[in-house]
Amino acid sequence: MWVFSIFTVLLLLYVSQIARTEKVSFSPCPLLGPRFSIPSIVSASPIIQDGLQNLTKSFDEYALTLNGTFGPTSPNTTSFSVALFSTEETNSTKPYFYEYHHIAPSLRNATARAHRLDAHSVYRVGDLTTLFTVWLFLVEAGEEHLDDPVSMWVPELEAAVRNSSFISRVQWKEVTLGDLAAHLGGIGSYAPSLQILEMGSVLAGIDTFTDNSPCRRASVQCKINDFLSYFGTRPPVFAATSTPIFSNAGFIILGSALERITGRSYEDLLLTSILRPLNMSSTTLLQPSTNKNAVIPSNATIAGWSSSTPIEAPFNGLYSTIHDMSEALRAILSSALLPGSTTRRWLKPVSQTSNLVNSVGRPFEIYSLTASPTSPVIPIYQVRGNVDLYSSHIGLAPDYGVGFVIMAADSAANPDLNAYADLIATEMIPALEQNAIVQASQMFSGTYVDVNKNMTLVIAQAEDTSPGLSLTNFTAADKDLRAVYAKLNSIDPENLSFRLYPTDLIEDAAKGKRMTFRASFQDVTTLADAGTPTCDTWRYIDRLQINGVGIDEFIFEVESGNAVKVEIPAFDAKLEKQLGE
Ligand SMILES: *[C@@H]1O[C@H](CO)[C@@H](O)[C@H](O)[C@H]1NC(C)=O
Ligand SMILES: *[C@@H]1O[C@H](CO)[C@@H](O)[C@H](O)[C@H]1NC(C)=O
Ligand SMILES: *[C@@H]1O[C@H](CO)[C@@H](O)[C@H](O)[C@H]1NC(C)=O
Ligand SMILES: *[C@@H]1O[C@H](CO)[C@@H](O)[C@H](O)[C@H]1NC(C)=O
Ligand SMILES: *[C@@H]1O[C@H](CO)[C@@H](O)[C@H](O)[C@H]1NC(C)=O
Ligand SMILES: *[C@@H]1O[C@H](CO)[C@@H](O)[C@H](O)[C@H]1NC(C)=O
Ligand SMILES: *[C@@H]1O[C@H](CO)[C@@H](O)[C@H](O)[C@H]1NC(C)=O
Ligand SMILES: *[C@@H]1O[C@H](CO)[C@@H](O)[C@H](O)[C@H]1NC(C)=O
Ligand SMILES: *[C@@H]1O[C@H](CO)[C@@H](O)[C@H](O)[C@H]1NC(C)=O
Ligand SMILES: *[C@@H]1O[C@H](CO)[C@@H](O)[C@H](O)[C@H]1NC(C)=O
Ligand SMILES: CC(=O)N[C@H]1CO[C@H](CO)[C@@H](O)[C@@H]1O
Repeated sequence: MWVFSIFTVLLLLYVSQIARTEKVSFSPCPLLGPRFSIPSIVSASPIIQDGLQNLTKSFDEYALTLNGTFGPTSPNTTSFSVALFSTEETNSTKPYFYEYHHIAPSLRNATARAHRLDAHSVYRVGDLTTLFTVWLFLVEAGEEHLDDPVSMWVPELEAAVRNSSFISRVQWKEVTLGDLAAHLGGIGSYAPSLQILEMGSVLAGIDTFTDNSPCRRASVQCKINDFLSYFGTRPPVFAATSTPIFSNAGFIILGSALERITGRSYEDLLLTSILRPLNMSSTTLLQPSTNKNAVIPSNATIAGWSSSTPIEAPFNGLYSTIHDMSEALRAILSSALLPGSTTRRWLKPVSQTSNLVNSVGRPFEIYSLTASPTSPVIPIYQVRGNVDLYSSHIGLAPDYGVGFVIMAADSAANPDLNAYADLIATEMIPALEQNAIVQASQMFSGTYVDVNKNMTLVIAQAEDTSPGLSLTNFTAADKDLRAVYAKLNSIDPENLSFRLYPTDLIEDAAKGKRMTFRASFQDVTTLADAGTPTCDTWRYIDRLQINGVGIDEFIFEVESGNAVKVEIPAFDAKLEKQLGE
């Protein structure tokens, strides 16, 4: 269920894989982040439309053959709904630009008798709730409380510790609230399970319930105080902050800390800070009062539709729809409820796992997608949820301002959604990258001239999938400025790669927008470092300056989707884009 293998293999990506030869050919080393400005046209783009058609075809094929590139799935028993959304598409009645629904034959027979699924079908989302707990914490308590020790707000845990031996007690004074959000507390899970009773009956002499805490037996009687005094007696799994260990219990504790910091209940905070402001009217914490639009694959008890408990709410209490979830995730990506700096800090890894491409955030599982060892990293911020017969999987691709949500219910077993997520990534990431390349090329390529300074520069049309804008010509009167840049960087002019990368410094201008880019200078003949190219251009940005102004700073002015001017502050130059280019 908790397999850590999303987007299993993605070598089918947009860059053909570089052959494993002794010599690695040059590929530019961009700054981490979007390689092109985030495209404003998403769903209307023919490339994206083509990608979406492919995606639909792949989903249809899976439903028909029960098998595909990413292994077998169970469409006979798994019903699911998918949406893709973009921060650039602003239709509030439809916060997504693509939806797909599959209704399993078994669902038609189920007690609730769903005959169709749509964007308003309600699923349980399981641990995807942890994302909302962290979001709510950032909105209501603020980042400054992430460094507070757990014991500051939830002293009952420390008080419940019974054994002072290092391997038997969690050092609650050393675990911070931020550690809990990042699965770094070194603590275990809250997993009371009735199945364990069976083992107790098999292994004679094991008393399954040695104390009377209702929290040991998944009882709805388990209240927060019972939970804290019970969980406080449990031993750690690792020392705090050693390595990520998934812990749902951390979110119960985080939710409790949030209530104490704010003096308000989790449910009230969720309602007033997130659900109502975003009009997530089909989303509830705990079981909704009616079964309207409910997706219940067998009966409510067996499916787990009616099994949500208040104590577990901060990690698995949400019921939602792909419509509402698209709205919420768009709000996260576009910093609707948080300062931009907080979101940017939030969308960063906090720790690694034993796999280079899987890192962990708060509480994101971050997949670092690359087409080859030398091509840029495209991070996908994911959260997955499982509870009883429900699963969910969301992914955010900040590089494109785009994300996906999958919600599923299965009549037989907890559904595995990895194949579906892999499909979305395989069909859509190449299309999203290509769309960004084409739009950036249309927007920026051309010849720019400053008549007063007799200065000319050329941004080339994109010819391949290399990241960033390629500046191929740059002259002032009879001087070749490109050669001057090359010399300043000790690179042979013929071997200079001069590429501009977008920064997120964008502001509104009188007409349109002003967007800052920074240039990176590389020698195309400097390749290998122990077999792989070193990508450290981030160390050399803003290092060449005139009067304190970086000569790598280029500020474009964009009107109605087209660059009209580029300013180079270091030279006090303003170059106008030539018409017809
Ligand atoms: C859609 O699939 C076709 C056939 O496999 C492929 O040639 C095309 O590149 C795909 N479109 C996109 C946008 O990925
Ligand atoms: C499923 O499809 C994959 C790839 O298309 C194939 O290798 C595999 O043999 C198939 N499995 C079954 C059970 O048909
Ligand atoms: C899936 O359902 C189809 C149509 O109802 C049926 O023909 C097929 O045998 C089922 N496959 C499995 C593996 O249950
Ligand atoms: C928004 O989406 C709805 C539902 O698809 C559609 O009817 C409406 O025309 C869209 N509005 C705009 C401004 O695109
Ligand atoms: C649905 O129920 C009918 C009647 O009980 C049964 O004959 C049929 O096999 C069921 N179909 C599925 C897909 O479970
Ligand atoms: C504390 O835990 C350790 C290791 O599990 C055990 O050896 C020791 O007996 C325990 N001490 C007490 C007082 O329970
Ligand atoms: C909120 O959502 C409901 C259901 O989707 C819709 O009927 C209503 O118009 C929305 N309200 C606002 C203010 O957008
Ligand atoms: C759900 O199904 C199980 C097994 O068929 C049955 O024991 C139980 O009574 C059913 N529950 C409800 C609420 O229908
Ligand atoms: C760019 O410079 C090259 C080499 O100096 C020259 O051949 C080419 O014509 C220039 N292109 C433009 C568009 O000015
Ligand atoms: C601009 O520079 C070019 C190349 O040196 C030169 O031929 C041209 O006369 C200059 N134009 C002006 C207006 O100075
Ligand atoms: C790869 C490449 O363009 N190499 C060139 C680097 O510069 C030297 C000297 O001008 C050329 O001879 C190489 O062809």
